[in-house]
Amino acid sequence: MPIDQTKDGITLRHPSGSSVDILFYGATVVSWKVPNETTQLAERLFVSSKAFTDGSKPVRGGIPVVFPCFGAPTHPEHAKLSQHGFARNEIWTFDKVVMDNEAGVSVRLLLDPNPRIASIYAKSFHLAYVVTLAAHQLSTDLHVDNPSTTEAIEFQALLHTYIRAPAEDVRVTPLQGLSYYDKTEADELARATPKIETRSEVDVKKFTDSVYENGPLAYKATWPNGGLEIKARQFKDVVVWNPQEEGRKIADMETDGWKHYICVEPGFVRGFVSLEPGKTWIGQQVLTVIQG
Ligand code: TA6
Repeated sequence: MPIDQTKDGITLRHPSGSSVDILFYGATVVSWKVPNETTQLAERLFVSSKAFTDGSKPVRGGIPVVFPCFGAPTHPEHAKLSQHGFARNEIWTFDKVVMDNEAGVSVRLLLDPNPRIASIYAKSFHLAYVVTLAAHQLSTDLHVDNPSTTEAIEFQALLHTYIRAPAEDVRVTPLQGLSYYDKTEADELARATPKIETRSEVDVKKFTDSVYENGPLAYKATWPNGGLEIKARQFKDVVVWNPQEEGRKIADMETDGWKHYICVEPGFVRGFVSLEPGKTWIGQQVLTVIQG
């Protein structure tokens, strides 16, 4: 299947008409198009029209890769890092085509320490990001290798997926019964106090920024005439975020951009993965169009 490479990224295409665009910057998937039920190509992800894609700041949309910390850093090894870590604002390199057959096409991108990373993060690591496009499915696998022979590394990882959806009509299931942390709470104690999700389906009719712990690894974001399934491996937690009117304060968020997406973000963000020397950890997200 055709793979178009430019200096800034790669586009994969599938005979069904679907396509995915990946920037080398942050290994950020910035477009995933799948024909809808009327065979029109439809964009399934949201990228703000005010997003920077020139590498000057992380892309506001698509699927930013969050590593080695989620949110503001809390681990001593991450003390010099900015929010969500460095993976989403570094230039990754194209390694190779991993698979190319009638089922789909798959490419691998790599990120290794460079002087800028080494100035803020002392641990050795090797990241590989494998993006696979099938007819109605997009898989993104983050491989974290610990090349050290002596030291473990501790990290968090998350795929910050901006699903294109009517935010005022979208529902996320199944989260009922899960323990979650509400980052919109006014004070730190409330933010650190877990609550139990009582809703059978979660909407984002108000500013929502919830970190669900130990989820079922399979979710659906659905709306009238549309929906995506999100499956995860190893990403034991999931974040649901939509800023509503607060989104107007986000410099690179288009006016009312909040109305056009929901973030459902599989991650390992409560606690840290402890990766022993020489070992590899793989977190996977599989997005499948289920309607629309
Ligand atoms: O994943 C949700 C979240 O942590 C929110 O708290 C909000 O900060 C969002 O990520 C966007 O973060 P960013 O650093 O990309 O502006």
